[in-house]
Amino acid sequence: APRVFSGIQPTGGLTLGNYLGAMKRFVDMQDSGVETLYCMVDMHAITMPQDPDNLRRATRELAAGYLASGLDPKKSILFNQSQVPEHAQLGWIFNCVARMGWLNRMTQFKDKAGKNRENASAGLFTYPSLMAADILVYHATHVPVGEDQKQHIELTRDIAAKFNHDYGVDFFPITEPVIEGAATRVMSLRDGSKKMSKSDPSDASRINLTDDADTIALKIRKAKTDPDALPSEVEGLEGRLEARNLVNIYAALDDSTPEAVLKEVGGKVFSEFKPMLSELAVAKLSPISGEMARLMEDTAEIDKILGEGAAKARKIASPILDKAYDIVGFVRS
Ligand code: AQP
Repeated sequence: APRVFSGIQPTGGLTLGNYLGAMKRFVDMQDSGVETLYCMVDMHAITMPQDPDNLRRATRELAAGYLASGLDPKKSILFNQSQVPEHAQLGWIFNCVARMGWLNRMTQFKDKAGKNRENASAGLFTYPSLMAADILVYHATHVPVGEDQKQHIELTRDIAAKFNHDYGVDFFPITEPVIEGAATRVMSLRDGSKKMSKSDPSDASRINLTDDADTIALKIRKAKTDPDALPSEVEGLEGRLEARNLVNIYAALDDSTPEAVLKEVGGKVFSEFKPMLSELAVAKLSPISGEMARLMEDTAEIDKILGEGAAKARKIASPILDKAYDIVGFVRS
């Protein structure tokens, strides 16, 4: 049976990129009736320095974001990674399956480690083997992610295949990334060649899920564009990175496609299109930020949901880890 797993790092400040590339699609998958597990990957978060109080707050805020976006703890298993120790246990085995050469090729490591690689944490380097464990400890078959995570999912497939091959088993599934929709890669509002990211130093480059209506409108008004009118066909967006990004965002927010959006707005200039986009963004995002704020008033309730989710997750993970331990040859008595 298909099983869906995905995670987001609780590193503070969810962006429109996280929402459209991940969370909104998590909700779609939950509502399609398959089994879904969604995680706050706090152990991944500490691959970069985190203040402990901020990490606690960001984990609960991310949980609030999941719930406010429409994830229902009765339909999806919602939990934080560190409460399910099987992730780390399988992650160790995968550290011994993954090759240094494979990890060396990961662009996220290169980007996040920056110039001073010697000073990056070892955890940042082995991040993809823990991510493979996050997915495979549930035998998950499908992982909805943004385009930026594609390389890590390919590595997950390589790890599963190598484990199966080395131990002569057919145990771990070869997981499919699910990268679809108009917003698999939401770009910065200031530079259409850069991913919208919570760690961009410019706040104007992104829309945060906690931005109020005025802030959203201001950021969209100031978003970089070109002087030309919008085309009525997608081919007309060729080479117009910023224009394409705003059209994609509109389409994703409206559960539509860039083709259909352009049919409607082709011929308009940005001073006409931007207010339409602001209105749509505010209409879709304000209820989420309002609900997040409300949920954050009772963090005990959030913690309870995470604890219950972790217990359910462990029920699935524990027999899979047991089997992996047997395959590897670990004696347990
Ligand atoms: N710009 C984006 N467009 C589409 N999807 C995106 N995702 C992130 N940014 C975009 C998707 O969100 C999920 C969570 O990713 P993560 O927890 O790995 O967060 P991240 O990639 O660390 O997020 P940021 O904002 O890019 O943070 P920094 O700046 O710290 O790197 C994933 O499914 C991801 O694809």
